Amino acid sequence: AIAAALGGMDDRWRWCYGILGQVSRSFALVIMELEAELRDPVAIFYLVLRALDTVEDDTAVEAVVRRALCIDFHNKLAPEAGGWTTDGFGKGAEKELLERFDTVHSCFSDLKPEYQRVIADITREMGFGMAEHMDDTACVTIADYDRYCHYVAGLVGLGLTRMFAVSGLESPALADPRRDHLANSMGLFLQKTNIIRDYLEDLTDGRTFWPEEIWSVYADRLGAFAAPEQRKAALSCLNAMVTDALRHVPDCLEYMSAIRSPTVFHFVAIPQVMAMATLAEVYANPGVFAGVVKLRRGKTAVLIARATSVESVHALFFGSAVGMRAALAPADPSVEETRSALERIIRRS
Ligand code: PS7
Ligand code: MN
Ligand code: MN
Ligand code: MN
Ligand code: MN
Ligand code: MN
Repeated sequence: AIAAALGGMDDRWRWCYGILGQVSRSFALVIMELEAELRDPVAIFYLVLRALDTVEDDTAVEAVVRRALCIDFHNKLAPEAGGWTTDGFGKGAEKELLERFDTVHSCFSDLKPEYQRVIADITREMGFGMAEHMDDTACVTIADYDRYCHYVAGLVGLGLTRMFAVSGLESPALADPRRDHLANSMGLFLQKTNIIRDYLEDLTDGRTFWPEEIWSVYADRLGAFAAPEQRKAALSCLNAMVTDALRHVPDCLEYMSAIRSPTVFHFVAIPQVMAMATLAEVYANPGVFAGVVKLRRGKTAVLIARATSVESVHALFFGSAVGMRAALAPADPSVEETRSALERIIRRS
């Protein structure tokens, strides 16, 4: 799909779609689900936020430097900032993305002003939020954790929703501020699943997102869970984290039932069904503390193929929830809370 779309593009756009495939295995494919009107703005939105996230994530660079650039990043999209690039952040394709940010800027300038405004506004808010959270006291309480996830993922949900409305493919009512909590939940559900799954990778990089309010019930430091002799405490904590993430599912199902364009639906639903299947996979799974737990290739293919209608998405959520219910351990400290979250999902799907 990417190769076919690359055909009629100029060199700048061809470079953007090429680097998109390199910085994101999964999102490049889902972005190609979109029709032309949304594909370009969403691809540029992704690249801008991926560049900002590369600055946030590079713990090899001093926090003061990263914080200042995160705050300033939205200004790099202004017309007068054309030509700006930077080196020294990230590695591989992400490093190259920042080294050739002038090309992203140039393609950004091709977009309709309404799309440019959404991207710039969300980049500004996200950069401020990242700057505020650049130390390990960022996620102490569950409220802090929800606030961090709002900045790095909930805002993506809000921005995408505004783009869907701008495109005319979705009704302006979808982007009504009274529904913002639903788009926010869509992002939180993806981000929390990523944070749960990436426990070991993030710990190795010196980054901690699991909130102290949850882990302190089971250990006196987050890193303790990596030790095999802490298996029982680690699993109790993991299951509490999964249960917290499941809180967002009813909002996600409600958001998806309001989408009317089949291409937009497929784009939003694929990551959601993959997140739900990932939660079912990581629940009570000690593999989380020893490496990265991934969905099997065949499983992913089935999820992508079926994420095409609200009915089949409900069926996939139902299947994951029933699978998790069968894995509930009576001795787990969160078991009753997990059960009631699952039952709420099973009733709604
Ligand atoms: C513009 C599609 C559809 C209403 C780069 C999609 C990193 C989970 O850092 O790459 O490698 O562990 O696995 C995405 C809601 C954001 C939230 C956030 C922009 C869904 C910069 C995805 C993606 C809203 C901060 C990537 C949030 O995970 O992370 C576009 C509706 C970027 C979405 C980051 C995380 C995304 C994330 P890492 P991943
Ligand atoms: Mn990733
Ligand atoms: Mn499709
Ligand atoms: Mn990050
Ligand atoms: Mn990241
Ligand atoms: Mn991650």
